[in-house]
Amino acid sequence: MATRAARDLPTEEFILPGSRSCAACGLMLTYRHALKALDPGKTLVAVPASCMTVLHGVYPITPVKVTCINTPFAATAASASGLVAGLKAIKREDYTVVAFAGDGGTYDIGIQALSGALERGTNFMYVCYDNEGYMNTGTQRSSASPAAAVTSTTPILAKAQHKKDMIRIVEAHRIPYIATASPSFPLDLFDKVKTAKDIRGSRYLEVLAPCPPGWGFPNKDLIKMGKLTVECGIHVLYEIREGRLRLTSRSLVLAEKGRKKTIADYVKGQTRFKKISKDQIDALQQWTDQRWEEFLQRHNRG
Ligand SMILES: Cc1ncc(C[n+]2csc(CCOP(=O)(O)OP(=O)(O)O)c2C)c(N)n1
Ligand code: SF4
Repeated sequence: MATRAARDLPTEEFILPGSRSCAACGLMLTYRHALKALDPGKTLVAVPASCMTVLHGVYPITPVKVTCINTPFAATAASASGLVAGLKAIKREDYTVVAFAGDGGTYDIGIQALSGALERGTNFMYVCYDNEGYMNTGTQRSSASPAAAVTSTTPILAKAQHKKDMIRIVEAHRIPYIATASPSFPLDLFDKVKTAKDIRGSRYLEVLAPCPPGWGFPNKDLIKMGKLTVECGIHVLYEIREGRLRLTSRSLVLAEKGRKKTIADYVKGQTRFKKISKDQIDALQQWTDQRWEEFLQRHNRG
């Protein structure tokens, strides 16, 4: 079978030139690939206050060819639930409802609405694009920010806590499909959005979306940075169906060949880690290795 490459993705674009996101935005690339996997003419997107709102523009002008509702910050999953109920009432269940929120809007302020929607088994897809901070308002710390990152609310001592294990919280709701992805692995991302689209019930995707100004790396390194997150193991690509975890894409290759990149390799190109000490690097490496072992065990268990 011929190997597929990024050039095999559909060529039709649903985000036109002129978006207000920064250059080399990981969220923008994520959204671009995700829309190709959806049927944008039959998709309703719910978006809270975030960089995503900025990307969408100010009504009535938008560069995005999809119908979007802007929701209050905490209410993304609740608004999406309303859309699902409304579509059911008018017998238009051929539409897909997709919530698209940042880590602040998911891990922190939107978690209650999200848990409610997942517990009800709402028939929708929730995508958390995780740029590891409240980027739209100036790089504040979120519970998804990594330990030892300098943010505008942890400017002196950097963040003390490790990232919240959001997927475990989502998993506790026993929904049919959970996956992680990266814009640097577009086919894997595309396939997972497509898979999620065709499943009924609640689907949750989490995409680690590098943010050049928030993380402090040059625009030209966006793809490289996304790859590095996976290669060092701090971000792992997998999907969970009916409780079974399967590694995918580069993470699957690394499970067979072993990881070569380290946390020291990962942090050195980002100014948010400018104050990181040797002990903090070791702690982050240990955290990463421990999680990696857990993923390997679950993958091997089948
Ligand atoms: C209730 C409420 N609190 C605060 C804000 C201000 N606010 C707008 S966007 C934003 C940051 C969003 O962060 P995140 O969800 O991580 O998305 P990102 O900006 O990183 O894309 C904040 C704090 C708001 N709009 N509403
Ligand atoms: S701040 Fe980061 S996430 Fe927001 S638009 Fe810019 S690059 Fe994208």
